[in-house]
Amino acid sequence: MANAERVRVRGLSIFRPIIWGNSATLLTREEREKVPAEHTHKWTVAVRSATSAPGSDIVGGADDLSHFLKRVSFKLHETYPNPMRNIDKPPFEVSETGWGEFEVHIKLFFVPESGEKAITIYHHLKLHPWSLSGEPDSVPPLEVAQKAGPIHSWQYDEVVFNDPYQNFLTILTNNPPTPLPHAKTNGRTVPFHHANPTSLEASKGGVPEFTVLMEKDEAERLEKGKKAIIAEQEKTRAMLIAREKELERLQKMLNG
Ligand code: SLL
Repeated sequence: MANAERVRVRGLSIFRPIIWGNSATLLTREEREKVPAEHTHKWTVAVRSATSAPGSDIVGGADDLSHFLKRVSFKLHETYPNPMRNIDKPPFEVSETGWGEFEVHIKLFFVPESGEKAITIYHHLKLHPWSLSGEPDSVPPLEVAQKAGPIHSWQYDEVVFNDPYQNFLTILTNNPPTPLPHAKTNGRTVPFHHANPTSLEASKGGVPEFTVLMEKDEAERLEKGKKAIIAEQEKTRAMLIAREKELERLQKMLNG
């Protein structure tokens, strides 16, 4: 590599939005005949660009990330044969069938031009519905699951490249990410999410999609939560004052 290419552009940070996570579906009776008897679900764990392709039924993945990702390794539970799965070209994903949830160790390896070290992230493979019934980890009847659609568990993040090498910067700027849509498109929904596990739209089983609206929604949720806490504090304070007055009155009665 020419020396000029190894020059870092100081003070510059370039980020790339990515998502990681999984989707999972309960196997149909026919599908179950072709897999080990105890397998109940098929799932896909993936690392993708954050924006979804228009009209696509997969979460994220509009952009090819291979200009900065060289390899994604997915370390599965040791009950799987060859649990270490190295994926060297897109789509960076692994599809399997199984019966249980577990922690997937995901390691991102960057292209040599980046000069970046690999990073490891962890994803809890989600097979079971976000406890709509209050009963965790229960396998719903097939008809119910089919109606509800696939389970989705996705995490948004941004890979940040600080002081990038000049030649890597060129690669990055030649591959700009597709911006997130401002609002829901195609009537699709934001991903399932601890904050709204019973979201009506989620339960309709649409394919979730990340949007910039999510950030606004989250800010609004925080603001609402803050207001609720302040209101609760005010109520408690008023009650305390009333009780103190009552105590004072009773003490006066006793003394008097
Ligand atoms: C559990 N701690 O007990 C977890 C482990 C492992 C899931 C879940 C393997 C399938 C196969 C499979 O589904 N493992 O044997 O091919 O819930």
